[in-house]
Amino acid sequence: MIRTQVAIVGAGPAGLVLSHLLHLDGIESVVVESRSRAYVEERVRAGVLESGTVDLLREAGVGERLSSEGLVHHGIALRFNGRSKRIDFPELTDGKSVVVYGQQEVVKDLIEARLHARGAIFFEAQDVAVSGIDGDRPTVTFRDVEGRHEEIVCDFVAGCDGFHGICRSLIPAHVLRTFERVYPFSWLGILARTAPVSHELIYANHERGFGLYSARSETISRLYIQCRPDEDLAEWPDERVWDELRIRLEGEDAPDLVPGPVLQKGITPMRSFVAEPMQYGRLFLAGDSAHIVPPTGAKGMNLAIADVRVLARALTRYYATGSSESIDRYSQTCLRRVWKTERFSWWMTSMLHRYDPSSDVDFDDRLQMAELDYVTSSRAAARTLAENYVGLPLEA
Ligand code: FAS
Ligand code: PHB
Repeated sequence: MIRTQVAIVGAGPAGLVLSHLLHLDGIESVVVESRSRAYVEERVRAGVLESGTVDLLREAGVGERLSSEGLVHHGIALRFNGRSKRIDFPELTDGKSVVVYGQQEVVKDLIEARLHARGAIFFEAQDVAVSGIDGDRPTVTFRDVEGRHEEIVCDFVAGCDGFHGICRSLIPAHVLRTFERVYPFSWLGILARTAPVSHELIYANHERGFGLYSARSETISRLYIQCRPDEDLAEWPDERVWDELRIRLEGEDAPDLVPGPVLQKGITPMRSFVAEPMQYGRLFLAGDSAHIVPPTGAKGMNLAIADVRVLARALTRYYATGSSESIDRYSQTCLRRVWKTERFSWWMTSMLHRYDPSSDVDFDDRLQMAELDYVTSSRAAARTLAENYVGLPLEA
């Protein structure tokens, strides 16, 4: 039997950042992860870190590689009607920017930091089960990589196990409320060994659909095109992907897109989802286990880290003073940022994707062009995009 203060289910950004922040405040935790270390460190996902996320990781002592290898981006381009219009972050947000640094790099840095500090992470844990969350001694049981049965007795359980995890379903159906919007399109994404087309991200609204031109380094590009939700990846050989990426970039000032070896290819569904409340008894949900945003606003990982920053501070206050005021307000505190982030991600998605590329131009298409024209010609409108993109201020 393992005795700890906080049992954390899931070693994604939420679980790992939480474990590290608790460690810095002298609070013990044990992380239980169903996948292997190699799998979680190679899983290609998010790419943009908000200004607040960068500050948090640096202040937590895990920002060294991020500072040396991350790419600082001072703006993005919105491309429509064959032209790019730039949104200048520092000018619109009193000096803030974002950093492009792959989620898998954040995960590697955090695993390294936790293991260096002798933190407990059980990879390849199977049959993970959580019980007793309505008492004061919840338990997490699992079979370890050798097949041995393990039991963790703790004070609190953090459900950081993502959208398909087990923790959200532990909240009784009569207590849990979910809110969802599924979009009529997905993203086909590739990671490719070729120089990014631009020194900043390009978000393109093309009549054939959305295209996103991002980066991971000076020699690695991360590229996405809007596709049908039921798309078969087998129908998208590399050549067809490159052709479509080039078409959606077309226009008078189109940058040059040079194909290169495709290192990873996948399709990501697009949904907005929120589960309320984000806590029940001694269980606290954080990150994708509680909410999902369409990646158009580059928010998923940043929101997960914002959740666990609130949770770590609440648990630290509880252990330091005995006051449960902050942990009792955890869900209410997190949901304010969650819903504002859901709004921004929905707005960016609605402005940049063609809901029915095969149909004639309709009223909604004209509204989209008006929205893009307004955001790129009005300082007030551009500021709303910029302040959300670099990240709203973190909870005081
Ligand atoms: P995660 O899903 O990252 O981590 C949950 C962890 O829990 C996983 O390691 C999982 O293996 C583990 N787990 C699950 N069930 C378990 C169980 N029963 N027991 C133990 N462990 C269990 N966001 C962006 O901002 N930009 C993007 O481009 C982007 N692309 C994405 C592409 C894909 C395919 C997906 C799925 C998500 C993408 N996201 C993107 C969102 C993503 O970055 C998430 O927001 C981020 O991973 C959230 O982190 P966590 O909440 O830690 O959840
Ligand atoms: C990425 O680089 O993976 C990325 C960047 C911006 C987004 C989504 C994904 O909005």
